[in-house]
Amino acid sequence: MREPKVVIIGAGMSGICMAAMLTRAGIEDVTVLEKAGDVGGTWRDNHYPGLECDVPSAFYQFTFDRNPTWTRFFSPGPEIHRYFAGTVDRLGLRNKIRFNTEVVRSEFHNGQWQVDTASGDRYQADFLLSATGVLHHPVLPDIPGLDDFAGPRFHTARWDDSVDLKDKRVAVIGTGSTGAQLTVALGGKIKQLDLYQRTPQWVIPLPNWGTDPLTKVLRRFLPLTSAMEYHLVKRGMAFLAEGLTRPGWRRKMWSVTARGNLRTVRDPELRAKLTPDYQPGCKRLVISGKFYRAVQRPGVTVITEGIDHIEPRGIVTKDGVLHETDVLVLATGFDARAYLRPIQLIGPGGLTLDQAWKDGARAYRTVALPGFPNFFMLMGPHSPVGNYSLTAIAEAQAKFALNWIQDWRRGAFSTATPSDHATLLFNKKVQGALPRTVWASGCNSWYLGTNGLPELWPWSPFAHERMLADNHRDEFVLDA
Ligand code: N01
Repeated sequence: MREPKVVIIGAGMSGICMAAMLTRAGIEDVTVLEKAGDVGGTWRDNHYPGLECDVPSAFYQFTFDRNPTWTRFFSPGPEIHRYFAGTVDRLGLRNKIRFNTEVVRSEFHNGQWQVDTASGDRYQADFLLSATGVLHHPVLPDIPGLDDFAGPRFHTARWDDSVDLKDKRVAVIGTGSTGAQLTVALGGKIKQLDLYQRTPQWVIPLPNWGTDPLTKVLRRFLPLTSAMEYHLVKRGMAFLAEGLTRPGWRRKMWSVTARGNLRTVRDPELRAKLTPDYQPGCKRLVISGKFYRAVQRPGVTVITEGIDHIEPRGIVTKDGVLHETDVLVLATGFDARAYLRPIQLIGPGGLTLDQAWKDGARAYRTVALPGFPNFFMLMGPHSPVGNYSLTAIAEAQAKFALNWIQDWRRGAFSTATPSDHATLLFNKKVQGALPRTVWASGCNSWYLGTNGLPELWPWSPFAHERMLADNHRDEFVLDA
């Protein structure tokens, strides 16, 4: 068998998954290039107060490295980060990772990928795997005067732990999952929290069970292994998530639950402020049993007047009022449509990724790209990131790439590239199915691509797994 050289870009959850699966298959020449000094990607970058995962931990973990001791149903960020770092150590992957090594460019040349780093090093690879994450590039709002603010100011993914918030007036701009979690963590516990809301969110009040007495009793008497829990939650999540991809009673159920939850806000004026004018699920649902309670606490104000500008003392809204603040927190989300950019990717013949994606990001079956041989992406365009666990998606995509690499080892080909035709057909089907998803029902969200349609998987996540279980060899152009 031939031994491939594999380079993975990124040591976040997907990169760890890919490296683990290659190593478990006996492929040793694997190098993971990571621009930061630690593993964990989004779970390394984000450590703001109140951070939790909105996918149950039982299903937000690798099937090949289960953790039977999650402390909560939705575990806190630091615990998830420890778990992924633990996977790296348990599976002996750390010596494959080159930290503080930022990939800036990669070109396919003489049958191999040449991978160039910011420090001027070059790596060669038979296969290049992109695992650069979905929520990686923070978006800073384009608000006049942002840089004039006199106090501490940071994006939630760049949280400054040295700033003590206890006796401070804190302004949080943004009310997505992050802004909501921060509100729960800080509301009522600091001097003043001003939450700047441009668009209200629908909130699903799922409780976050911990090691409370009931759970302890249930665990004692229900002999559930973590494998059983994984599959139970997986089935449950896929079942309920169908409401997001097609109309029907499950979509209604999300709607009834979110609207019922909103009614728990007692003050009609505040309730009106928090009422969205789009369908529940169109933007990512905020999962929180505590958000509405938090915004009703003393010392929490929801400000819906638009922001005019920022000045050294605080935020001036369009009505001319200056809201003085000590700390400015930007919970303004991420550029989820960047994928592996700004890395320059250049295929044989000089085709660049920017040229290939000039009309929007498109992939072959979410994992590969015509014009770019022996290249696979994890969390590529139209992956089911809106309604499924990203660990399960990463495993399915990594397995697909691994199957191709195994064929290469057996000498079945030297380069494999998905055909234009197959990619076109796949994307046509995707575009045809997207309009019936709730994500396309009329709202602005990080799911939307440049054509205004969501860059998400419009069917059941199980269909995505089934699709990737097959190599679809006839849809690839192979060179011997
Ligand atoms: O980001 P977002 P996020 N002026 O894009 C507002 C995952 N996640 O970090 O809606 C004023 O959802 C923007 O307003 P609008 C999860 O998948 C998971 O909260 O565009 N406001 C919006 O309110 C999530 O979906 C977990 O009108 C501005 C907010 O900023 C994804 O990350 C925890 C503005 C951005 O919301 C992203 O969530 C945290 C401006 N100029 C995150 N620009 C869990 O697992 C933007 N906004 C629970």
